Amino acid sequence: MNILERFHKGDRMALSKVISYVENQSPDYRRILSQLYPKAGKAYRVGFTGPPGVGKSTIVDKLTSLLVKNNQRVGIIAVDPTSPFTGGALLGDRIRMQDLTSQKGVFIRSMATRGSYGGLATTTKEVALVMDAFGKDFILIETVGVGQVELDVVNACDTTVVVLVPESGDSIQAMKAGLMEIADIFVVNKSDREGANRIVSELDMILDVRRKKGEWEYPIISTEAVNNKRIDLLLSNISEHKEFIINNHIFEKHRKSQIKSDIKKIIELKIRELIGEKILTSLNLDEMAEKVFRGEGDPYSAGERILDDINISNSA
Ligand SMILES: Nc1nc2c(ncn2[C@@H]2O[C@H](COP(=O)(O)OP(=O)(O)OP(=O)(O)O)[C@@H](O)[C@H]2O)c(=O)[nH]1
Ligand SMILES: [Mg+2]
Repeated sequence: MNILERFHKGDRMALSKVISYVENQSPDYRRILSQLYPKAGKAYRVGFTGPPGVGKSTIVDKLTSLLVKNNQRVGIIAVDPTSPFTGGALLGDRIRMQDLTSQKGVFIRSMATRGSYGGLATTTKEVALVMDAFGKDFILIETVGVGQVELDVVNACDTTVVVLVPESGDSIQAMKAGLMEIADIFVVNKSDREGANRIVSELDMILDVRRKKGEWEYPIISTEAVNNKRIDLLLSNISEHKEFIINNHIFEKHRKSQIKSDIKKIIELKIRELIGEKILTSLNLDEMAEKVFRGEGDPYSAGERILDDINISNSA
C-alpha cells in the first residue's frame, strides 16, 4: 500500500511521514499537497503566541484535553524557537506536551523556525494543511512571538490568542505595535501571581479604543493553566470568536486573502528557485563583481541586465 493510501486510512505513521516529506520540501511535495487539498478545509486553526515561558504549551496542553473530552480530534504544531532571540534559554523549564500523544486523536509535531524567511517556519501552513486533510477538527499552533512571526501566525490561523503574564505589564506599550494588534483573544496566564488584575485593566484600557459596538469585543481571560483554571472559559471564547467571524463573513474573507497570499508565495518560491538555478548555471558572478569593483559598471545595471537576459517563462 502506498503512503497516501495509508494516510487516507488514518495511519498515524503515514501522517508523520507525509509531514516530514512536506517539511523537507522533498521532490514533488507540491503535487502531494495539491492532492491533499480537496480533503482539507474542515479544521479550525487557533494560534497561540506570546513571549517565552508565559505558559503557551501548558495552555495548549490543557485545552487539548478539554477538546478530546468533547470528541474533537486535535493536531498540535509547536514551532520551536531556534532563533538567536530566544536561544532556548527556557528549555529546562519548558512544558513538553508528550503525554498528550497517548490521547485519542491527538497528533503533535514540533518544527524548528528557519532562517529569515521562516518566522513561523516556512512550511507551518502546509503542515497544518496535511493535518487538516488527515481529519483533525482543531489545529493548535504554538509559537513564540518574536518580530515577523506574529504576522505569519495571523496568516496561518483563524483565531489568534496572545498569551501574557502579570509580569508583562511593563512591556505592553512596547508590544502594542506587534503582538497587541494581532490578537483576537488575550490571555493573562499565571494569574495566581501578583499583578494579574493590574495587567488585565491596563489591557482593558488599551482595547477600549479598539472595541466598537457590534464588533468583536477582544476578550481578556485570566487563566491559571497549570491548575487547569478557566481553560474552559478560554475554549468558549474561542468558539464564540469562531461563530462571530463565520456569521460576519470575516472567516470567508480571511481565508480568501490567505489563499491569495499562498498563491503569491508559491509563485515567488518558484521564481526564486528558477532564478537561483539560472544564476548558478549560467552566470559568472565572480567576474561581474570583479568588474564592478574595478569601476566598470555598477551592481544595479548589472542586475537589470541579468534580468533582461533571463527569460523566466521559458524555463517553467
Ligand atoms: N505559576 C504558574 N506557572 C505556570 C502557569 N502555567 C504554566 N506555568 C509554568 O510556566 C513554565 C513555562 O510554561 P510553558 O507552558 O512551557 O511556557 P511556554 O510559553 O510554552 O514556553 P516557551 O515555549 O519556552 O516559550 C512551566 O514551568 C509551567 O509549569 C500558571 O498558571 N501559573
Ligand atoms: Mg512552549
